[in-house]
Amino acid sequence: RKLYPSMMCAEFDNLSEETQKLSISEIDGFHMDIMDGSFVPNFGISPEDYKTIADHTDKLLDVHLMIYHPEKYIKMFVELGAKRVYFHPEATPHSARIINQIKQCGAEAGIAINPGTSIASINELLPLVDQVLVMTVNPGFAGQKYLEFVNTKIKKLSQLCCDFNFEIVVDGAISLEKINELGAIGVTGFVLGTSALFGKGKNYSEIIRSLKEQQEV
Ligand code: S6P
Ligand code: MG
Repeated sequence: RKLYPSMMCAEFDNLSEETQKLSISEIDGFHMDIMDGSFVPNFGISPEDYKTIADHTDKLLDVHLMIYHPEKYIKMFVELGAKRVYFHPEATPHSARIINQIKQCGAEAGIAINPGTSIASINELLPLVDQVLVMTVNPGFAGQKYLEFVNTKIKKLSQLCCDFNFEIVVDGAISLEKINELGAIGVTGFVLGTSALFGKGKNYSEIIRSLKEQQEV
């Protein structure tokens, strides 16, 4: 099971130190939320902050584009170090073309889907992608409540992921309890924000280690 801290939740007054502290822990990569104030009602990490984080780690960086016209910014984030790009099919009429564009840039291509987006609407894309990032809160903000109704969709996706060879990653209100519950039904990646990692007043390495150790296999 892979753990990805959501850097939108980090302390921004010392981002390079935050990055270094997380980088020495057993995380599997950094999750970077990019927002446009339009597809979602908020603004996320800036390209400058993205660069600061990229300059202070060798771990995998992803980019979660919660923006309209994702095609305009794929190349830029790959050049800033993104090895995995998630975009929202709800934000574009050209998902298949965008998946191709991401792969041509040399990154893994993932789709991120809102809680209300059905599998039927992304069915044709499933053989094409490396990951499906299932939003378990409405995208835009940290610290929201987990939406239980999404579990039905996660279960259905986990029946399809072996046939098509994509990984399921979840994003939104992920706690230790959710890691165990969702890990048991086929989820392999977990984005960590305020629910499990940030603002706990504890050492990141300790929290990550205990999250890895407490996982029921
Ligand atoms: C939300 C964003 C997420 C959050 C993460 C925060 O729009 O895509 O990556 O940063 O969900 O985690 P938590 O535990 O505060 O909900
Ligand atoms: Mg995210």
